[in-house]
Amino acid sequence: MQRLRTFLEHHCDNPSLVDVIDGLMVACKDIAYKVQLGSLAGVLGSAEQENVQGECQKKLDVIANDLLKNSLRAMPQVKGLASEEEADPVACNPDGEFLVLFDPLDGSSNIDVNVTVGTIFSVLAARPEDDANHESIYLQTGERQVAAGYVLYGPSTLLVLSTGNGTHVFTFDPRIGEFSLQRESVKIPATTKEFAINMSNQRFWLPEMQNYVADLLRGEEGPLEKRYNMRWIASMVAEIHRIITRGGIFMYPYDSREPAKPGKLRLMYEGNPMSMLIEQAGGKATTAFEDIMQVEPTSIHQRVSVVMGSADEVDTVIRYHKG
Ligand code: AHM
Ligand code: MG
Repeated sequence: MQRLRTFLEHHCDNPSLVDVIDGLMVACKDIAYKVQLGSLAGVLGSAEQENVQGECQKKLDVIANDLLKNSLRAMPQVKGLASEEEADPVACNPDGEFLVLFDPLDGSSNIDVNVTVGTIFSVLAARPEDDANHESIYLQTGERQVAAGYVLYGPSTLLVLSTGNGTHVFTFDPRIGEFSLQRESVKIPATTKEFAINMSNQRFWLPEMQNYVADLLRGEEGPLEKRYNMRWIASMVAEIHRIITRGGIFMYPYDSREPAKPGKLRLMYEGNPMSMLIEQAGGKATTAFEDIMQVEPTSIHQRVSVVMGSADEVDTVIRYHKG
């Protein structure tokens, strides 16, 4: 089985980027180990503090953030980093070529119930003259990502990665401490009968989204003429991994609770990297009105409406919003 490093040396023409991904994996292996030990390592429960978004942090949110930050700061290739758990970007090494943005532990409301969580990351290029303390240099569209990925801490620990040349799945082998290639260039089926959305928010959605989901629920008797099944894990990494594996559609759409925050998920740490992985696997990713990776970011922690997965089903959602 091909090891991650060997695979990247053949598929990625920038050796510095290979080093950055290696550095990220050093931290992620440590996070995987701590997630696995759970209460034995004393890492479950609340950190009794809030992050910049006003959300209560779990102990593991803080631990995962620190591990990633320490690993990336030590890398000469990394110019700066931005994290969902940090108020401001952190400058690393002035000569670095890359900016790394990450959600250290996505789905962290699931940690205490032993359900799959993960680390999501996005890598952008930096220019020599950029000042990594300045938020503006991180505000690049998703189309400019040079790499994106997530590490899933589930029954197995997996890495799903794209450097712009397909989406590839690697499994962590704890016997040798390495990720090995499991599936190269995965392809998401274009059609699906499986959708994922938090139905309890239904009354807050735009009327177009309400109509679409109502038609999903009507099954064979509705205009979509299919019997759909629903899944909701409340862990985006786990939902996206299901879609990467067997297709489906995942939505966290606009809602009326806080119009200034279009949706719950963050563009830079969740929307963009997941969109790159989905699109590199033949799927689609939209806000329902425009491609997520074309959204011009205006602030590092901004939120975005998310609809992504099997291409034909995403097109159907877009059609409902055009109507
Ligand atoms: P987090 O990054 O703070 O964990 O929040 C993001 C998570 C996603 O993983 C998941 O899709 C969503 O929040 C679940 O939200 P809800 O609690 O509305 O089901
Ligand atoms: Mg998250």
